[in-house]
Amino acid sequence: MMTPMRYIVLVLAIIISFHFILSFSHESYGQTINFDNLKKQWSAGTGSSGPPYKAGVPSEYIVPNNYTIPDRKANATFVILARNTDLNGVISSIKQMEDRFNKKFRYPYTLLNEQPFTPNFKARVQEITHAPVSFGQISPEDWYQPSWIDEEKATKAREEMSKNNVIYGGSVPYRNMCRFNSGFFYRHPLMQQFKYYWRVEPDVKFYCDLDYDPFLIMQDQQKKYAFTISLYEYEATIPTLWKTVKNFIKENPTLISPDNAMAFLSDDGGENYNRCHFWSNFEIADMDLWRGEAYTKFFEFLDKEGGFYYERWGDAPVHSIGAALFAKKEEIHFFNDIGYRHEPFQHCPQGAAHSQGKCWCDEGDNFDYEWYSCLNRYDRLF
Ligand SMILES: Nc1nc2c(ncn2[C@@H]2O[C@H](COP(=O)(O)OP(=O)(O)O)[C@@H](O)[C@H]2O)c(=O)[nH]1
Ligand SMILES: *[C@@H]1O[C@H](CO)[C@@H](O)[C@H](O)[C@H]1NC(C)=O
Ligand SMILES: *[C@@H]1O[C@H](CO)[C@@H](O)[C@H](O)[C@H]1NC(C)=O
Ligand SMILES: [Mg+2]
Repeated sequence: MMTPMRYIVLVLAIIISFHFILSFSHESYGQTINFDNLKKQWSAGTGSSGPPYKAGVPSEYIVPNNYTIPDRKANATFVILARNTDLNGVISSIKQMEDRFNKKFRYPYTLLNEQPFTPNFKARVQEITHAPVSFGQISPEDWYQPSWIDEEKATKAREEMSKNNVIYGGSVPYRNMCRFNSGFFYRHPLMQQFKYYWRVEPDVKFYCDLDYDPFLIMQDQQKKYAFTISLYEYEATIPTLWKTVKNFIKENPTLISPDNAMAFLSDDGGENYNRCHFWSNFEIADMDLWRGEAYTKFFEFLDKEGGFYYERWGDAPVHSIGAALFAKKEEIHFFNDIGYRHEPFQHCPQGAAHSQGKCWCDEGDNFDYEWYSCLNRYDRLF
């Protein structure tokens, strides 16, 4: 039995609950946040706007943004391949590179594109660095699908891959890019004058202050190739790559380095590819590795096979296989203290390295020993 008192309490409770629900759904906080409402409030003249803004800051507050650039530097450049539409991502990456490292070292930047960079692109990049910046155009022969590729076969392959949702499987420009990065960027006239490069992509993140020069580490410790993230390649993009690599090895046994890193690529002495590769959107490397006889012949061999277009061979597995076979394993370096993110993975230095670099990444978000990482294979080389 419900007493009248209990009945009243119940009804009140229901009314109060309804009031809450209604007040939430009716935006009791005020008007919706949209530009018109904000503009109305800004222009309503409510509240004090403070003293009027005066351009210019008294000179006693200005800290000179110059550093003593070290005398000893390596023969090196950053290299960024980009489209004009990548501008904001390029600016973001360079800004971080400057802040974390290069304002104290002033290594030059080399930007490459198969199209001419726009005046606005050049101006925006030059605005954010004191370092020299060069903008280069890629010659059509180095970029576009070569005439000897069977277009019908290539088209069929692309259609098949996009049907199977292979990432970039239907894209020709992506293939041009992978082939260019595999075999041409280090031959570009603007790159000839350098020995080392650090590859940077638009929209990447650099998390830690770098107070030493990684290029000098490469030079002084005779490193030829360096990475921060390694992982497995998609099988669908490289069905015949390893078969081609094995044919190359059979035909050119003397080009393979002693003490190489084959064990990073294969778990059965070279019979099968385990699909491990260094993620080439970050690379610091010695271009002599690519310019040397072994890799030059290797790239020619792969290119003739046509897999850049009939499949979707990426520059990451191609570089990685090249580095692992034509360099000594000791010449491949893991830059543990360079905190780095390219979506969707990041390397975040752990423990002392995290503090040392004042890194801003979450230590708990680190790809190094995730199931899809190949870093343990690299560790086991030594
Ligand atoms: N100039 C030019 N650069 C490209 C083109 N496609 C990709 N890139 C650049 O090549 C790099 C890799 O491309 P991205 O779209 O980041 O590929 P992902 O990292 O594999 O997803 C980036 O530096 C891009 O700016 C292209 O058609 N033209
Ligand atoms: C930095 O610039 C200021 C102002 O131009 C100059 O006085 C100073 O000597 C410079 N310092 C170095 C280390 O170059
Ligand atoms: C830098 O390296 C390139 C390529 O090896 C070479 O041609 C050039 O002379 C070097 N520059 C300097 C200053 O040593
Ligand atoms: Mg990318």
